[in-house]
Amino acid sequence: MYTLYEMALSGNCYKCRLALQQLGIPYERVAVDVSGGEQYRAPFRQMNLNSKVPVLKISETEALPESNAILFFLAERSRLMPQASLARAQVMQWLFFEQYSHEPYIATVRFWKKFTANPDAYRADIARCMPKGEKALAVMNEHLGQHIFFVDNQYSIADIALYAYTHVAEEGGYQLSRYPAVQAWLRRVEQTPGFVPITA
Ligand SMILES: N[C@@H](CCC(=O)N[C@@H](CS)C(=O)NCC(=O)O)C(=O)O
Repeated sequence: MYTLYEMALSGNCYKCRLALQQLGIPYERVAVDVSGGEQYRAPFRQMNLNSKVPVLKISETEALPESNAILFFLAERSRLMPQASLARAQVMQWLFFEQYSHEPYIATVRFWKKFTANPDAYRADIARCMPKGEKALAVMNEHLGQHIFFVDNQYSIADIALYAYTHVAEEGGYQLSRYPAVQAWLRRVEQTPGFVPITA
């Protein structure tokens, strides 16, 4: 059975739980004490030299870090990954978008505002990141104005990757009411079979 090393309120970890649940794959959860620095010590660091959750332990000798790599691994030959080459590449397009143009601005602002003792200390970082987060939301809103889901109008790991931090973006001060197509898509994702919330 797979083991997911994770932190409950991390969107990157939630992506993996949502995919595992929706694919009906049994797994165990192990909470990593990130605030206590467990990720920098053995044995965790032997699974991910980059010292970050999530990590999916696949066997005694195999472990996979990086949330979107985990999504890709889990979704192969499943209904969460299209079969056609171009559509598969478009899934990758949105996974890379999420990691480069979305998560660094939306997840980090949420982290500073909701999970640090003194968010004011990050005021300059927040001011630098928020316009870039708004740009990511605007891109999504424009795409979703014409598509039900991100790729081929079919729910896939591209939607899971982008749902994870978008649905909690307001915790970082983003106003999702400015992005009605994004809001409608969030509700569609929440109606897909086997959906579980981040708190589950
Ligand atoms: N690109 C990575 C990012 C993972 C990441 O940033 N994990 C955070 C929690 S959301 C973490 O483990 N932080 C601990 C640290 O950096 O010390 C992924 O998508 O899995």
